[in-house]
Amino acid sequence: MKRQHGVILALDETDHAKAISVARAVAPHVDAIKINWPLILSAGPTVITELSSLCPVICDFKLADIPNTNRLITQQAVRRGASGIIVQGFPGMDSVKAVVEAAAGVEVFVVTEMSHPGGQEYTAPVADRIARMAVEAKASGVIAPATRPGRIKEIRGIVGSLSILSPGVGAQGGSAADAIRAGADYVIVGRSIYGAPHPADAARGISDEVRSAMKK
Ligand code: OMP
Repeated sequence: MKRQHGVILALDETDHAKAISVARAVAPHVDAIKINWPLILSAGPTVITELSSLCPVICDFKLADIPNTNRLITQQAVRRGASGIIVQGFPGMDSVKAVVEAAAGVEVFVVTEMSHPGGQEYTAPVADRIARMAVEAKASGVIAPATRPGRIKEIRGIVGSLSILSPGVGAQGGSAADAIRAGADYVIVGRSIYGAPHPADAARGISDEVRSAMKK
């Protein structure tokens, strides 16, 4: 993924036609489109290939299984055109490594501390260890919470030059500029873009905010 805008659209839209129309409008203003079960279960897995003709697609399956199952799912996503895969770290190094190996060059992002309030219960206490594991497993990057910019800063100190993708901007209360200033490379934004009256304008606005935060 090449950083031009510093914004990734989380397309958690369940109406297939609306998802495609939002993707077409927003693609010029984002670096990737992340899709998750809401869209895949409503539109079918062919939507991975359909969207990949507009923009790089990150499959956010939050893989959390044994190495063999993680590997099989990763291969199917890559075969359908995914440019990135998101995996949970807590199942352990072998499960994460299985994804990195099966991804065969496609980018792999490991979830560290989750952005929602519950993320502080179980993911926060192990997030630093998971970040270290992501480096060791040769992942491309990690997911860290825009709702807690201080944690992005600490995780940046662990992962060095790996990419940091930060969800939690807008609807979850986080700020794109704060996340970028804390060390994120990209913000992941869903409802504040696809739920906006003019999704392209919303994406452009966040991209402008990211760009000016990068200059400071
Ligand atoms: P909005 O809250 O609508 O902006 O969407 C955020 C997106 O980021 C959703 O697709 C979530 O599944 C995803 N996400 C989080 O919100 N928090 C996390 O800790 C991790 C993710 C993720 O892995 O993308």
